[in-house]
Parts: sequence; C-alpha cells; structure tokens
Amino acid sequence: MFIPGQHRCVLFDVDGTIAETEGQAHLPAFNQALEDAGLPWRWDRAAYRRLLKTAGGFERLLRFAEESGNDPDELAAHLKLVHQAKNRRFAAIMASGAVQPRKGFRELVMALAMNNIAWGVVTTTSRSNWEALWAHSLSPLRLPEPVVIVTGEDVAAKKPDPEAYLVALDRLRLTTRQCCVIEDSRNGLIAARMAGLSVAIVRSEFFGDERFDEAALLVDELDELVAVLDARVRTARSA
Ligand code: XBP
Ligand code: MG
Repeated sequence: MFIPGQHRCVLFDVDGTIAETEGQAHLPAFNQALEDAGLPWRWDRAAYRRLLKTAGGFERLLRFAEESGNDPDELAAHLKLVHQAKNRRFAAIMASGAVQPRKGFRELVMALAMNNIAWGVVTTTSRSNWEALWAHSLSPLRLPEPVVIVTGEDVAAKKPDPEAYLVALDRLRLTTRQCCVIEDSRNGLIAARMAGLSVAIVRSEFFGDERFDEAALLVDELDELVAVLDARVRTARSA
C-alpha cells in the first residue's frame, strides 16, 4: 500500500469507506421509501447488516422480496420505483448535512496530493448518491477532485465482480501496480483483489467483523492510513 513513486492513484470505495452512508442515509432512506410505497417491510440494523451482503439497492430489495415469500419478477417494476424513491430520500438526507466524511478522510486525500498521488472513486452505488455526497459533504472540504469516478451505472456487474475496478484502470490508463484501493466490505475487497489490486480495509459499522484475509492492511479509521503514508514516504526518502 502507498508506494511513493510507484502508486499514482488511490481508488476509494464510497459507502462505508468515505462516509458511514449505509447506517446514516441508505437504511433510513430505504425504510422511508418502503413506508411511502405502502409496503409493510421495515429493516432494522441487524436485518440490514445481512441484506448488505447483496450489493446494489435494487438487488437488495429483490432479494428481500424473495426471502419474504414474494415473486421478485412480479414485484420488480414496483421495486424499481421504490428504489428510485429511496435514492431521492438519500439525496434529501445528504442535503440536510447529516452525513460527514469519516475521520481522517480529508487529511488522507490532502496527504496523497502532497505526494503526487491522485484519488478516484470506485463504487457500485448509483451515480446520484455519489453526486449528493460530493455536493453536500465533500466539495465543501475544498479537496482536489477525484480523477476517476466509476459508479453502478458504469458496470454490468456490481461488486464483488471486479468490473468496476477494471473500468477505473482502463479509464485512468494505469496498471494494477500503479494503483491501490481502500475498501470496507468483503465484496469490495474481493472485487479489487480479482482486478489485481492491493487493498487496505477500513473497518466500518456494518462490515467490521467480516473476513479480510486478502487485505494488505486493516485499520479502524482513515487517519491511521495517513500515518502509514507518512512512514512509507520517510522510508522512501531515506533509502
Ligand atoms: C454499496 C452498495 C450500494 C448501496 C446502495 O456498494 O451496496 O448498493 O448500499 O446503493 P459499494 P444503490 O460496495 O460499491 O460501496 O441503492 O444506489 O444501489
Ligand atoms: Mg463500501
């Protein structure tokens, strides 16, 4: 991780990694949208932790429909609308200013920039969710802008499929040796490793106790990665 002179870009996952958006925004937005749609389903944190194993909000709704004994094909058109309503609710929560980036995020992006390392975003959430997070929580931080943004709409297969990471490398015209990844979930870790990238995991609210054997680094907060970067830079300078 963070090899000065070799790594040109750090690819950040969004949900759980840049901000705790799942518990602070996606989950309440799902429950509001389900209620507005007149569906009796409500998800508590334990249920949502389990459902998060399925990447993609629409796919998550389909899975829950099936688990609750419904025919997902019959409900698909309705659930598509529920998912769109969920994302509108998500944007409203973001606009309220309720979601802030995780501790150390700004410092990490600035420290990377000081060392000529760019940052990018590789998520399989909807593009509108990324845009809401950027507009209300990140752009006020006056960061350098991400050099690549890959979202759920840019891929045919969501994480743990490696496609999102492969699309990012292709757009950047960089190799796997020139990039590394920060993720919070096992699905994200597998996606990045299958694309050939090294991965640091930052533990998050819903995925903190998953298995992360394939990770190069495991930390509790992003500020620990600032310290790792500083140490790598010092070692490279003294070599
Ligand atoms: C995060 C997800 C997303 C969000 C919901 O993916 O799984 O599905 O929970 O987003 P990643 P949508 O691993 O890339 O963070 O409702 O927009 O799908
Ligand atoms: Mg994530």
